[in-house]
Amino acid sequence: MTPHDAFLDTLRAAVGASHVLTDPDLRVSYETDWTRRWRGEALAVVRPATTDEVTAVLLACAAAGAAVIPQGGNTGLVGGSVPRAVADGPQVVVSTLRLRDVEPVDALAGEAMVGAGVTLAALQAHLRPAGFTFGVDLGARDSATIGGMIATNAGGIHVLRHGPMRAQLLGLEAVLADGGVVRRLPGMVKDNTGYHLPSLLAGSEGTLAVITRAHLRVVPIRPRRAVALLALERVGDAVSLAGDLRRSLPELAAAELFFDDGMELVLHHAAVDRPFPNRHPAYLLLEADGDDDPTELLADAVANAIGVDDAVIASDEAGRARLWNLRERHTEAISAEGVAHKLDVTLPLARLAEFIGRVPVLVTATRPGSVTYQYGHVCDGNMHVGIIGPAPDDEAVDDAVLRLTIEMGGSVSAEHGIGAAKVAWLEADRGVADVSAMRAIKRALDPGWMLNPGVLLREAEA
Ligand code: FAD
Ligand code: S2G
Ligand code: ZN
Repeated sequence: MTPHDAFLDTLRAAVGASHVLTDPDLRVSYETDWTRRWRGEALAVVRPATTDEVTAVLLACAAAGAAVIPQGGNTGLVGGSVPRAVADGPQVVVSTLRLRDVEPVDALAGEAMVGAGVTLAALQAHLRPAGFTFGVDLGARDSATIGGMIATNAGGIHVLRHGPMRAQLLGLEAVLADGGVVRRLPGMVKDNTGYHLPSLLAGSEGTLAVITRAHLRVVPIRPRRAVALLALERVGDAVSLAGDLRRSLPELAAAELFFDDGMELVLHHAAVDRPFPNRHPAYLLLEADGDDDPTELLADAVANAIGVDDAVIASDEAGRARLWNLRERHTEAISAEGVAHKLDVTLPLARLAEFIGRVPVLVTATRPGSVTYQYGHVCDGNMHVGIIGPAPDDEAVDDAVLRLTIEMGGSVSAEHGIGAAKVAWLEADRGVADVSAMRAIKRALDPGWMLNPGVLLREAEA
């Protein structure tokens, strides 16, 4: 007998005994985050299959005084999707992976309705036969879920054209801490009927509700693609070129910036072919798409660009994938080096090159011997900073880089969210009034602070 037996029986009655995991060996993959920097222990992992089952689970957790950790694909990078290392009471991971219903694509309106547990790759496959794709794409597509992407307001590689997850949302269904279900599913492009709850829940990181379904706008596939990789001497030239192309090349669908150290690490870890005979300080990856082959357009757009030392363009699928690999394999290559301190920040575009130059110097001065890798979605001013060296719980380099970001007028989180990782810097970034307003919303929707405590907001006033 344990003090939680009755609670566990209630959960089993709600979702079925086989979907309440209490065995440590069955729980473990749900208890450690993708970066391996955050882990905690859950009393149980619960896997509801319907909205009603989610409601029953939340009511049971509320009655038992248990914390709820909503979890989708567990690809989040800020420690928001796993149990906390230190908790006052029992923690229950609510996995949404069984919320996998998809409805037929509405080709007339260009919309789709899916369960929160549907992965991005599954959504893309569901849309493809109807001639559609989804405006947000990211490297974790095989595991990241639509619910998790909404909860983190995920960005990815096409923000410069389609915006982040919030911009794809027409409606959603979610279960609140009191078991109430908010539902605006038919979703309309024009819907001025009070507070727009889908927008509020996008980016709420599991702290305001458990998202169960989403009504999404989808985009027609632009069948022809070309990818260019440019080698540049100066970061400033790469940033300027990306900014210019965003205005001058409507076919531009993605613009990613990375550097020599990251390129070498990927070449080492991912065994992919070296694209150029020589090494170069900076690399700009550009993707263009359209109904007609955009290769010539892209080649002409970069032909006279300042500071380009070498270039390669691919229009065939294998060639494009080889170039994308050099950028998309950064995350796993860095992760193979150790437990990375990952800082995903936004800078004003005019200050991005300066930031990129200052960060490695600052990190080395803060923790000598640390290695810094930078890469990201350049047109969004979004730089990912991966630092290897400091112990997982040593936040000195995190503090140095995030304070530099704030000092330079940027955001301490571009697309991954605040999670448990950046709670300490939220007020420095957003200010007392903003955080106080967020706390008021949190208290209104989750007065018991049951949903994802320790994520995004501190429970006690600082
Ligand atoms: P999880 O990790 O399970 O959860 C993330 C957060 O959302 C947690 O706070 C969790 O509590 C909450 N949550 C999850 N599901 C729900 C739900 N149904 N209702 C309420 N709250 C919920 N992110 C980007 O933005 N852009 C990128 O380019 C990008 N590239 C990546 C590449 C790799 C290789 C990896 C590993 C990650 C990448 N990510 C990127 C980060 C991650 O994929 C995103 O944050 C994604 O949105 C997380 O989705 P998930 O289903 O894995 O959510
Ligand atoms: C990316 C993935 C996670 C990271 O590659 O665009 O969002 O920080 C990131 O490596
Ligand atoms: Zn990213």
